[in-house]
Amino acid sequence: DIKGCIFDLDGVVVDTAKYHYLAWKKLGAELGFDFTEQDNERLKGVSRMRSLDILLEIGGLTISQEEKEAAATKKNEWYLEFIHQMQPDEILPGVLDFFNQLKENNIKIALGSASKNAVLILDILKIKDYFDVIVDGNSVSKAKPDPEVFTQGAEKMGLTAAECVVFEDAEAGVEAAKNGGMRCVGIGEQEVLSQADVVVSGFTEFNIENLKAL
Ligand code: G16
Ligand code: MG
Repeated sequence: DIKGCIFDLDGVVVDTAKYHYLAWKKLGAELGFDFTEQDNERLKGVSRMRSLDILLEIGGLTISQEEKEAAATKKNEWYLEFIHQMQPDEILPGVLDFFNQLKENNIKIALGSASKNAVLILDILKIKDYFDVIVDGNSVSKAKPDPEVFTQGAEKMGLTAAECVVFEDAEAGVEAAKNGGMRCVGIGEQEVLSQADVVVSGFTEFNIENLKAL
């Protein structure tokens, strides 16, 4: 039986990817190169410092560790300016409905995000109280596709991997769920998320009955 659901944040609960993109693009411009929306696909689900390494690789730049830390801090400050403007109506369609269905069925809700800003985002969106457990970029040491973020989520809910279902939009995130022995619902495109047990375009296409049928 399914007793817990673990949600990725960016791309599953809210589309913060566009704000990450704008902040990275601004950093790229300052460093003297263009960073496209297509390049940004490579940063989804990836940690802040690893994202910076990918950005620098795209720009063909090498900078010192000290400069990297300053650049990542700057990017995060720009990102936070966007995040603070966010409104609760930016929660992706069907998400709150699905959360309420889980509550009615006594299924626990956990967050499993790579972001160090996850709690702030949940606060701004006014949805923190839905979560029984929060695991984010501050509590894990190994990035997706390592399953740590999800296995910690299951443990903190007091559940086994087999009792949990993960919702993910990134390929590395789907892999992480599978590496942790969990069922996974992919949010996005079948071709990208083919390792998931089922792929849907969003929560307007997925309800408690679909969950029970997994
Ligand atoms: C998110 C985004 C990534 C971002 C990462 C770290 O992960 O998908 O693009 O780089 O968090 O974010 P921050 O700089 O806020 O710590 P997720 O796991 O919620 O999809
Ligand atoms: Mg994501």
